[in-house]
Amino acid sequence: KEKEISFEERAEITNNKMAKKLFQIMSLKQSNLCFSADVESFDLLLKLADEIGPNICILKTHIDILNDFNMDKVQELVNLSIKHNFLIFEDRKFADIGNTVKSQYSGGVYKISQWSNFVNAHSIAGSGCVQGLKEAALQYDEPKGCLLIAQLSCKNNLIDKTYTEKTVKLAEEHSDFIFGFICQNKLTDNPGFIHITPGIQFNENNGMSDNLGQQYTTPEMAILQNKCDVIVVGRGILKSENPAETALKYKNTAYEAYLKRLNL
Ligand code: 6AU
Repeated sequence: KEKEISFEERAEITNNKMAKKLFQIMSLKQSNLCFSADVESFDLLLKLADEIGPNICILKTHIDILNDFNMDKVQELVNLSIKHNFLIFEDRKFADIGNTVKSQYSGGVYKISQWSNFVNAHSIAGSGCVQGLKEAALQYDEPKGCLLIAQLSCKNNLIDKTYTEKTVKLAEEHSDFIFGFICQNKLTDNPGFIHITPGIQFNENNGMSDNLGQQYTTPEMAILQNKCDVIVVGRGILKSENPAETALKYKNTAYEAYLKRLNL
């Protein structure tokens, strides 16, 4: 049976600067919780980021669903990420040719590359897409990174086993920029790659219903059985009565599951 390696050790092992930074935050804050801040009000997002910030390693945004977006508020979010020591992950799911994603990443209204620590991309467009994003990231001194979407949580999605395997291969070929996966289970033993898993709620059956195909598993299942590293929780926190308290419960449950995995 293979040995489990701690986040702290993985921070040491990896050469990818983004992965190193994330593993360091995870081990320092004892948190493998990513909060998916899927709200339409930027002011509410900032309030939640300040309340929940101490308990998360990552705050995930969908910047294009905010109806009061402006760059001053982005700066406030960046300030909160420094205050609470979390990383900002823009869930942009890039999926075009290199030249186009390069502009989508750095330009337009949102200028995602300026303020996000990392983004994600579908692997469907292949190495050109990754190369385009990488080129846009090169202009910054601080580390930037990207996760590849190797699996999806939703019902009836078109990703098959071969697609997932080819995604891992693509990541290995670009491991200076790609530092992990959006996935449902562990895909590689390479300790530098982080496995980040959405579709999480405490009670996957009694949870809020999603009639649009989202499928949920529990934090314990994701971390112990499916051997993922980080859980992504949106509505499980957002729709609860006390989001900050609920986030703390997700944080503790996910980290305890990780510790249990280490000691197995
Ligand atoms: O916890 P939820 O269901 O409220 O939100 C899950 C979040 C959403 C999705 O856009 C995102 O996770 N997501 C992703 C990501 C992170 O790439 C991939 C996926 O397969 N499923 C999924 O839900 O913001």
